[in-house]
Amino acid sequence: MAEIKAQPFAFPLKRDAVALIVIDMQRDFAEPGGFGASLGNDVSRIAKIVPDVKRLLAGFRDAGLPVIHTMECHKPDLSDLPPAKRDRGNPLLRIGDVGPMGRILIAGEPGTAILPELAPIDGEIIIEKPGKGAFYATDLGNILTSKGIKQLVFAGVTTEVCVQTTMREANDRGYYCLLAEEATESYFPEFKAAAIAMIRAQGAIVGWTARVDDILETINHA
Ligand code: C5J
Repeated sequence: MAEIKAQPFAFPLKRDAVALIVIDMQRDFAEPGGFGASLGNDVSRIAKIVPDVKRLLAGFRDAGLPVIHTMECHKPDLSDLPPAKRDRGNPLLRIGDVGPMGRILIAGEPGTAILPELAPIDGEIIIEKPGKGAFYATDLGNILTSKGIKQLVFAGVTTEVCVQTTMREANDRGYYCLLAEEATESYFPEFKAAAIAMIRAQGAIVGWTARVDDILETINHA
């Protein structure tokens, strides 16, 4: 069996059962005028990982391996947006309000779209999710089961919120989870470092982490 060099120990790759899942690489989190910026965050941190996410995507596509994209977003009528979620953050620009890139985090709005450099191509799965975790209130679990996917390589944002939440959901459902270290980012460097440390602590209690080069080396050459 092929192995990816990873921490805290090598990741046992099952080539016929692995998928890349790119979490929420949306304009709303990465561009000025979006949701992330409205909360006072430095969104340039997110834009900087685009090249690493892009080469990971290219590696999976070249290897003919499945790719899943997620988008955090809500229905235009806000029926899937609990008040407990809406009524926090920036009181001047809530989810659903009109911002410079359209209605904040609403399906179909310009700001909700995946960054053009990382846009899904034909045949890739897109999961619209109202929560932080990609399994909550979506078809993700059924889709993975129907395709025989048992291992997930994670990229995207933010490390300690939607990425970590989805990794924990996947871990509890029995998936082997590997986080690509340079292809994930947080608005808070210390939160990214802490999330990576807690994921792989205690003998990979949530999963593994690995460098993008080491992931690509194994999926493209092993
Ligand atoms: C956040 C996310 N941070 N995609 N969403 O609100 O991590």
